[in-house]
Amino acid sequence: MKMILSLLSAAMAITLALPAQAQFAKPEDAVKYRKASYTVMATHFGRLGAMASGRAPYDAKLAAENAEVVATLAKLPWAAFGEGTDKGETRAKPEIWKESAKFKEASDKMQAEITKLNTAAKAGNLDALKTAFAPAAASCKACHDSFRKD
Ligand code: ASC
Repeated sequence: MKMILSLLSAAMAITLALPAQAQFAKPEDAVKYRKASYTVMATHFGRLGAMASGRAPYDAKLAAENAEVVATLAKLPWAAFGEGTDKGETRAKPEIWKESAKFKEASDKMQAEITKLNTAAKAGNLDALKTAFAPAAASCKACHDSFRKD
């Protein structure tokens, strides 16, 4: 029993120490995962954009809920850009891996803007949402311009 437990905890320690890309069985799984996370993120970000631009009525509760989803999703795609995930059904540009420091900087910037957007959405007023939405959208676009094929 003791032996099994120590083997189990050793296995768990190894699992936790594995690099992020090893969380995916195959590179294609990582590509699918990151695309799915962007898709869901864009859906909720778009709902915030609709409120920020007046295309949808402002609803403080909905804004806070959508921003929370975006903030959670914004953490996810980065672990799915591991080795071998530059191929297949992806618009990811080779620059992601060639200029990885620049890519990291762009992804950090986006997450920082999304954190601000989430705080603003929780403030419960439309002006705060509008103010935070524009730089958040710009941070999405900046990354797409450099690192995504059209
Ligand atoms: C969106 C969406 C993006 C960003 C980007 C901002 O609503 O899906 O990827 O905003 O277009 O310029």
